[in-house]
Amino acid sequence: MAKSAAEIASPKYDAGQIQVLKGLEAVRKRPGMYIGSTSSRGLHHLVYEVVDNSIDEALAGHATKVDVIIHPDDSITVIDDGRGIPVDLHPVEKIPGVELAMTVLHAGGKFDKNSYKVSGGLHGVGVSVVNALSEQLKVWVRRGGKEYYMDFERGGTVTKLKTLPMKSDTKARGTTVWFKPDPKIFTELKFDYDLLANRLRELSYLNKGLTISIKDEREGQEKTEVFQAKGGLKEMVQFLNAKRKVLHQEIVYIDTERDGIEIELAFQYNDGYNENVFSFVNNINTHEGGTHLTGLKSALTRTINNYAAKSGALKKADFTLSGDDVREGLTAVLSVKVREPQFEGQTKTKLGNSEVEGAVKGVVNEQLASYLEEHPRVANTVIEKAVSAARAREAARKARDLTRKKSALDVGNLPGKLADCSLSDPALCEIYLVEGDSAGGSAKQGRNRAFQAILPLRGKILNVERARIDKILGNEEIRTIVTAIGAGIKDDFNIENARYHKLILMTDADVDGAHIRTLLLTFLYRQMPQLIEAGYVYIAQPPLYRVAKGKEEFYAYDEKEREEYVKRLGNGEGKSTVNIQRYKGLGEMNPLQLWHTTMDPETRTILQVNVEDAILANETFERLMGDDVEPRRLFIEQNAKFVSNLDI
Ligand code: 0RA
Repeated sequence: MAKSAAEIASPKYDAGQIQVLKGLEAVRKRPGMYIGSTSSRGLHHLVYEVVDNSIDEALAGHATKVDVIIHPDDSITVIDDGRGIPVDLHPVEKIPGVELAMTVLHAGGKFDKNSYKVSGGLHGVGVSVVNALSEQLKVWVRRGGKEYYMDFERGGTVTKLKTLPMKSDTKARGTTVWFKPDPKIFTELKFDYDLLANRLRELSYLNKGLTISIKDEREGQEKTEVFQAKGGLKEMVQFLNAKRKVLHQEIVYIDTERDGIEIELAFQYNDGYNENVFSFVNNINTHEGGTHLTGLKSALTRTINNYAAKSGALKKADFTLSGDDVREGLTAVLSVKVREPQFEGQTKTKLGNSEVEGAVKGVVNEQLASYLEEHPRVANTVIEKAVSAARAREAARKARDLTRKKSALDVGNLPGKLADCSLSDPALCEIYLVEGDSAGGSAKQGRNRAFQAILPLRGKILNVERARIDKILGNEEIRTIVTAIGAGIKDDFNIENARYHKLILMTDADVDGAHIRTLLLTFLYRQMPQLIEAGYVYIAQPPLYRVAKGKEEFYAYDEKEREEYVKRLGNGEGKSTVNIQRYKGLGEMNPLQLWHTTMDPETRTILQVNVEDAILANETFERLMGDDVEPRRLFIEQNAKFVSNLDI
């Protein structure tokens, strides 16, 4: 068998350690298998992995705070005040526990099963993966009045465990991990402060009382934030509803344990029409829901209907309140901690454990019933809201019937503005939603009409964040989009009927373009989330510059590319000057240019929209969709990068 480079370099390694190196080599060979990707997402995953270990220590009741530092060179330190990773020799492996944790795949908390109450199921690949994918990693352990140290390079041990000179504070305990992601592995090495801060804030809500701090030491963007939520999820709901008008001040809150399952729930109604329900299992966002969410939903519907019936609120009505009715305007966060979570679904974010459904349902039924008894004012507000939702549902059903009659298959009813493609297999077809008639015209001329359809949109579409379904369906521009896609809307949406498997949003690279894109995304996120979940929604990436000299021309998609092309053309011989054109709108490109730069599948880049973090997306939308125009403009300008990256 061939020897690895590491084996040859250090022939003293014993069999056990050769095994270890093989394991970590596998991680380096196929990083995507362990952290999903080697782009920005995977990079941030490294931090979550290390932080998860410290949080597990906090969940076990031994750590109270976690500090995260982004250093000027984009290396990361994570510090906790837990018991410290064990340093004694493992009885079987005969290496210190800390070395085992850092070098053996999945060794995370395995050497002391009982000390670990619950453990993250999704991340949970173990800190050894972070080690394998770091150019350098250093770990300090404070335990039993001593400080220990080890360091590694690309997963290989450099400094064996050693004891450092005693620091003055011999009572200090905990673990510090410093790492620098390997540029040989990652295509992106810059950490996004907001992304990390948002996740850490979320983790502080999910772990009541835990103090989490983040510090950015990078030049020009120095910043520190400390997150601590004494009220746990209650504070998260407060945060989520901050920009909304709430219907009752007090947040309904449950925090209990049943059958070994920890259940925490907080909710509050606002005057809006959307449902904002988030669920977590062992700190992981269960985007696809699962048994815990099913339990919550059926308990809500049942308890609120029971109360309404008893209080006489439904006496005259000839209907009961549906699940959707009782969740209109509801902001809720449910978090359960389960010993052996089974994750299912497309993205492994759906809880499968059947025992959790009954536990959540039982707890919510009981506690909510007595809460409503004790708080009749809140109860009446909730019921009033649900009854009015039920009435609107009836009106909406009528409006929906209208759109449904215009069958998508009936080409005669396709909107006149739509330039449809000639192929009919949805898997091959794409539709461009284009800002403005003039860009729409260029796109129609430039496209490949076999598989590319163009739908020009005039101006700004309706802000669906502030409208109920009947008003949404009454909007001309929106009806056009719905009919063109052909799969219905909201509860009637059926992805099987989608006429295109790619929906590409193409707006100008300016503030208004960003706004229109956000309105479109809000609409899709609220009315056809399945489309985003299926990965059908994309954002076109038109170039920002054309750099030309004589007959040579290049398109630059960012500043750095522009500079490179300018340099390249400037260095050549020839006397003509380099011409730089900045594209302010899509309309400035002729059909052929638009095709080459933005629409040709061979050469274009399109960003897939990914609602991985629904909370963040939603928050962003809320902030963008508020009533004040000025703050919204400012926000879009300040976050143009974020909005256009759309890793929301
Ligand atoms: C296993 C056992 C013990 C602590 C830990 C793991 C531990 C791991 C990490 C990772 C980051 N911070 C951590 N803190 C603790 C406890 C062993 C004992 O003291 O009995």
